[in-house]
Amino acid sequence: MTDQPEHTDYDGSAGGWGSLRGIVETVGREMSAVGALDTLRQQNKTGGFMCVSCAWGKPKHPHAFEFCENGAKATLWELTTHRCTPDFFAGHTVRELRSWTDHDLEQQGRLTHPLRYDVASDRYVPCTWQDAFSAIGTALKASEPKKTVFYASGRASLETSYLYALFARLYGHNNLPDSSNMCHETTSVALNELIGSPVGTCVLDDFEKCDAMFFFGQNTGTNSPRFLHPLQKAVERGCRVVTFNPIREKGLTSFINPQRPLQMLTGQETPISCQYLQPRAGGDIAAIMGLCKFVLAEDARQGGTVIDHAFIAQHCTGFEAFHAKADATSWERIEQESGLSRADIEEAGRVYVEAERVIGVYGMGLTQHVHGFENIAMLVNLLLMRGHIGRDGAGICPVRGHSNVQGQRTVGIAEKPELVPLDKLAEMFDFDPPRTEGMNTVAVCEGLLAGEVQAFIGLGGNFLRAIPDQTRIEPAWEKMQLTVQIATKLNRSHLFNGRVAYLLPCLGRSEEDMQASGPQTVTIEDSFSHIHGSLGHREPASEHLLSETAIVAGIAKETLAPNSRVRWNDWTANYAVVRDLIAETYPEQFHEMNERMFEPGGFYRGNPAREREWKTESGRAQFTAPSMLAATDVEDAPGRYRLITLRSNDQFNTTIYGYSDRLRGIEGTRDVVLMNAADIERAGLVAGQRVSLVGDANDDHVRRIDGLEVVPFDLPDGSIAGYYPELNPLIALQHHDRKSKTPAVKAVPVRIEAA
Ligand SMILES: Nc1nc2c(c(=O)[nH]1)N[C@H]1C(S)=C(S)[C@@H](COP(=O)(O)OP(=O)(O)OC[C@H]3O[C@@H](n4cnc5c(=O)[nH]c(N)nc54)[C@H](O)[C@@H]3O)O[C@H]1N2
Ligand SMILES: Nc1nc2c(c(=O)[nH]1)N[C@H]1C(S)=C(S)[C@@H](COP(=O)(O)OP(=O)(O)OC[C@H]3O[C@@H](n4cnc5c(=O)[nH]c(N)nc54)[C@H](O)[C@@H]3O)O[C@H]1N2
Ligand SMILES: [Mo]
Repeated sequence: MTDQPEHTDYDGSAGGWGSLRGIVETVGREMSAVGALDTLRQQNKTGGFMCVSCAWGKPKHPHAFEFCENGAKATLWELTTHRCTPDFFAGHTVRELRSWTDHDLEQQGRLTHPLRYDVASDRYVPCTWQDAFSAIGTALKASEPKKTVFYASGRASLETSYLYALFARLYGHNNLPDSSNMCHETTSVALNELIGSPVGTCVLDDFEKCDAMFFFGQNTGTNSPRFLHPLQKAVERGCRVVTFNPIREKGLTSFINPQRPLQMLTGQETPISCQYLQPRAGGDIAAIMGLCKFVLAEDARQGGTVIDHAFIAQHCTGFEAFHAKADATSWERIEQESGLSRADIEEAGRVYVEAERVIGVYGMGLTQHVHGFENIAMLVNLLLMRGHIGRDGAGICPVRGHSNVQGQRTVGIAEKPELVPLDKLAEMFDFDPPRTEGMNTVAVCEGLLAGEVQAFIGLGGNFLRAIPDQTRIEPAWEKMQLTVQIATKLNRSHLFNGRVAYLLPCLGRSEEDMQASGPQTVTIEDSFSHIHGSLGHREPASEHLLSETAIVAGIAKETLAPNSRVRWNDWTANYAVVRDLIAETYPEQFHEMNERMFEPGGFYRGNPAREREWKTESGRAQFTAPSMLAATDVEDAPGRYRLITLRSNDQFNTTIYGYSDRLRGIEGTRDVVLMNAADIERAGLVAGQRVSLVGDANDDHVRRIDGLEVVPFDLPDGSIAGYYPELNPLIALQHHDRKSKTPAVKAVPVRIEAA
């Protein structure tokens, strides 16, 4: 890492040679290249393993290399030759490791041994699996289930996730927060309420048929690069892409396909968006209201032929109130709140009106706001107006994050009991499942601060680093009785421990999972509700690793009273038996799961909203008339900025591969605050200057990060940006989506202080 950030103009477009270089650099750093290409060749292929990076769909007819720069990095990061052994831990106290960066912690490589935290020496020491399981079981038996949390980060397979959720309920709680609580929970709540489906309605084929795509706050080039291929093809056949994003992200402006030799040689880029609008952070409710206003006006002008009135009459409710709301909202306010001009919004509206089939695509730019629900509701309004839900080539497409985050919810990792077939579970396993609502991520944080959480098990992830307000929560964390982390690599969450604490190393998805009945397949669900079998072939990073399934079973056996229907040994020996349980629990979606899991392109578990069957309270699709135009509840004030926390092209969430944000041209550092030149001048700052960001949450807590370098960047006035997770201590816990409690990490109110 160098001290001086270079801010170059970006390294070509998304894709192209730059992306190959990104992969090669990671190969070089992370492993001897031997076998690396073979492993990558199996990625996202039938009979191979499913990428551990994002949840983008896996096509029926994959490319020779069906992976992208960042998928390859994620795999290679898991296959590293570096090992984080008991010797490493003998050499460093846990307190010392707290001063290390996220990158340096994970860079130590794969965890190799089960470890117990030794309070006296403040070190992790090796232990046996049996010792770990019985100590954890003893602690859980002594703990109150209602004060115990089972967290999951969205990677673990459907099999492990099903068993983990079952374990929680057999033990006696629904405290099953998931990384989804910080991510697309807004989607799960909003889409469920509005169209009766907690997930998106599109499938991959739709991208071959649509005439227009409207993109809101999703950074395809970095976070779901395999999407660039269908996107490029769609543009080439005339589909128009309109993007709303405060930042001009490469990948949505132009793309060079590394799988096309001619394009690589000529360097010729495919332009992606025909229009790229840069709203203020939190400006989307207003922007979409503007689009809707235009559509309503066009409909009036063209004699009612623009809006699909028949669809609305037959399928929707709430249209009149929404219509009245749009009429009552002035263009002046729309321009002010969105930061966009009426002319630009109307131009985008024209693309919408001219398209027969429209897909609305979105990501964290809509979900991670105080009024994230209304962001999504406005996109649903827009799509419903011309009947774009429940039709081929059209629909709503939340681009999901972790590779199996959607699937974990599907098979029962949910704090909301109404989402789980509890009666069915009661009958299958002869027990009385807890019926009270469990804690989600924000509730867990509140519980920690109130001293009401005693035990935490983390099935992957880096909870303490991913949440808001971590400076407040870290000290509370250490008051717990028990903390257990199941992980592949060391991270900051492992450095804050309860009285009894274990760090348990597990297999990665690309590794062979050998059990009593032979090598095991696991399954995952992608963003399009397709289920894929995944078979790891690599030799495990250490002979002491266990699979996630075996670890969950190991703890459960030592915790729960015997029950003849609950057969942890059989389930661990053969995951096909677990798939039979999933199929029995969710027969409509998962029937014959074992037979279907290797279908090319995955098997579809279906979505009623796609068939225009609305499983909502009213039985109809719901229009919404939002009472606000800004997605934040913090008013504009002099000196107050809206901070966007971002991912770079060289990270996967809290996993920091390196310090190159190639696509944004920021190199060598992550300690930056990006702001536009006029804002820099107005604030009396200069480029390159060090400043502090101070949280402006209007409560008694001081939140501050020092030493950030001011980097001029193309952003709207008053919107600034910096990297997640470094800036998380600036985010107040109470700043979250009102309905889903998804932390609002995209328009965080902050002030700037010059050093
Ligand atoms: N390589 C890589 N891949 C990943 C991840 C990773 O970290 N690295 N993370 C995975 C996970 S868990 C997730 S959830 C996804 C996340 O993928 P995305 O949904 O793309 O999430 P972000 O990178 O947080 O940023 C989203 C975009 O929203 C824009 N934005 C910010 N505020 C606003 C706003 O108010 N309005 C609008 N319209 N746009 C806004 C930002 O400029 C940014 O381009 O990616 C997954 N894939
Ligand atoms: N400010 C801000 N905060 C955010 C966000 C943001 O945009 N801005 N985004 C939010 C989002 S969308 C998300 S999803 C969360 C992410 O929150 P998490 O999902 O909790 O975090 P990750 O960084 O994905 O977790 C990385 C760790 O997972 C472990 N791991 C990796 N692979 C495996 C595996 O196969 N098995 C197991 N058991 N462990 C594994 C490794 O130890 C690694 O250190 O962060 C949220 N926080
Ligand atoms: Mo996520």
